[in-house]
Amino acid sequence: MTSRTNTKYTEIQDVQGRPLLLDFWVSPFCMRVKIALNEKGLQYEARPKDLFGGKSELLLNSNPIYKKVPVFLHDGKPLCESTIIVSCIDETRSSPPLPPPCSYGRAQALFWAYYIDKKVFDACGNIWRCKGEVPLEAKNEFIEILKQLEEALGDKDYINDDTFRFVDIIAISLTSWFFSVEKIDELTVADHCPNFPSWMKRCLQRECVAKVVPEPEKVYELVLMFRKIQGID
Ligand code: GS8
Repeated sequence: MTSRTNTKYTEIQDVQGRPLLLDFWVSPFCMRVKIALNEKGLQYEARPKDLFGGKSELLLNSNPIYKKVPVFLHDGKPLCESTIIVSCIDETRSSPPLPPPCSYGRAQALFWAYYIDKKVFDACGNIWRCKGEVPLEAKNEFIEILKQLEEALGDKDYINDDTFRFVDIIAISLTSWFFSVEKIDELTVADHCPNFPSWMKRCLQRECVAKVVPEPEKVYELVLMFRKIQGID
């Protein structure tokens, strides 16, 4: 789709018939792809990428436009953008279906997926990247964004439905970054979004999620490292 057609791929072969994921363990976008693959019971090879010490030729050639992970390589063809990859994985294997069964439900799921993509990770970054005291606007923006999601969740078990589906996969990986935001800004997400903790627990109890989403403390360690590297602390 976004690959350069005149480039020779040497690393692109599927690994023993399995698709290859260019991965970064702490990336919520990569986590989504792994959760979807696990939920579908599909085998894959996750290849960790070093995003700081120089990007590999394979990554640059497979995602020349954004130069970001995740990239999912199957049959020698790269797919980019996590939400698109998750949708393609769903089409590859229909069971269990990730989007809701009716077209209105699917449209709603896409609405929330776009909302999450546009808002949540950047709002987290506006806090954990802050030097000194976090501005009240950044804090309020983060809370307001999550409150909308909390409203969409309501008292249902899962965001778009009563079953673990597409929007949960898109959202749950980002929650592993909330602890870092809470530490840096001394806020508690559950105070503002009381339905979140039980939804998170429900999702994290699923094997497909538990295998992938790192301990929030590990993410925080990395956040502190990023802050040092970027001269914030
Ligand atoms: C975002 C991927 C992304 O930001 C998606 O796949 O959904 N919209 C894309 N990937 C990050 C790692 S997670 O922060 C990345 O590859 N960053 C490297 C860089 O910015 O150079």
